[in-house]
Amino acid sequence: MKRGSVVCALCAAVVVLAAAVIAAEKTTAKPDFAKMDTNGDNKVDATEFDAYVVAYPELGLTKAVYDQWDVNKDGTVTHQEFEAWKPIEKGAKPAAAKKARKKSAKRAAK
Ligand SMILES: [Ca+2]
Ligand SMILES: [Ca+2]
Repeated sequence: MKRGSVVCALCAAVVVLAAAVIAAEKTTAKPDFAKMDTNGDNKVDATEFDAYVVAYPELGLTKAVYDQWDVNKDGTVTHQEFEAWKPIEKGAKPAAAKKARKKSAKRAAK
């Protein structure tokens, strides 16, 4: 009986944890490049970024994030720059980020 309730408590803990993870994933909305690039030139400039920040305050985006995206510091964020940033943000290993960068460059070349 006692053992059963321990298992039950463990199950409840797992369920709560799973629910928390799902909730966290739902609330951690990710910036959407297509939504940011309102004029469709495949680049996000500061004006588009600012408008996106205002439209999606829950993302908590700041100018510092924009600066991170803008790898070559030309003042605009290309789709490749944005895609390259994403794996880094997720805590992936540099090799994975490099791979993603290569992949997105390949995609852009098409
Ligand atoms: Ca644009
Ligand atoms: Ca750039």
